Amino acid sequence: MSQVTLYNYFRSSTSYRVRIALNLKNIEYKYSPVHLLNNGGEQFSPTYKALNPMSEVPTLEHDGLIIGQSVAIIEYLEEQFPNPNLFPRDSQKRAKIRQFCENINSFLHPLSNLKVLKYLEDNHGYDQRQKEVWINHWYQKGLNALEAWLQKNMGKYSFADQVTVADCFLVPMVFTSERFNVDLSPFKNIMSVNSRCLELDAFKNAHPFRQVDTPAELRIS
Ligand SMILES: N[C@@H](CCC(=O)N[C@@H](CS)C(=O)NCC(=O)O)C(=O)O
Repeated sequence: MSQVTLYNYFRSSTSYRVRIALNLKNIEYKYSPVHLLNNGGEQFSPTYKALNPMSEVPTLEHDGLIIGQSVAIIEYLEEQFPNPNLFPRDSQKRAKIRQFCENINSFLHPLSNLKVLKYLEDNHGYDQRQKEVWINHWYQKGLNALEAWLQKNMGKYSFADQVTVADCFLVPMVFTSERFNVDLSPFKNIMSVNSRCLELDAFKNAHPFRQVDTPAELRIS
């Protein structure tokens, strides 16, 4: 297998999604850290921008391909490394799972993205507490929809009893919610799936606090 390199950042939830997928598929990869805060943000350096014109992590490099966007990356990994599958073969089941992932990817995630929060701080004077109120407001709406989806589709994991790509999106979304003190107490389905996933090595090893670029004060064993 030719080298897989993941340009990413320990705390980035979109990076976390891809690390989980790589681990579930047992793909060895080179971890290339891109610090989103140091030196004004390494994502804005000309070298990194040449890889990812959006100046975002993650970016995956494999076999001459350089690709951004966590959804595109995970779909590429699924096609190149199909075992184990993270998407069901049945197209209706696959559509349901993509719906779940898009609720997180298109709606929830951008509202808590670093550049959005920085804009609120720089242009509207938001402090940390105000940012958390903003995130909590939007997350409650999205989390309600995800909770209802799980009520119909979950088993041991997000979709029935097998780990799927839905779990790769759910766990990092819970991590971000906790980071910004979102009230997760109403979301029993989300939290029970999250706990079961976090028992698995693929999820444990992808955790933001266990990466090479995790600062010492955040590190867990
Ligand atoms: N839709 C993109 C979003 C990527 C994204 O938002 N990455 C964040 C970290 S989680 C980032 O690099 N932010 C840099 C910034 O806001 O300056 C994906 O799924 O890969």
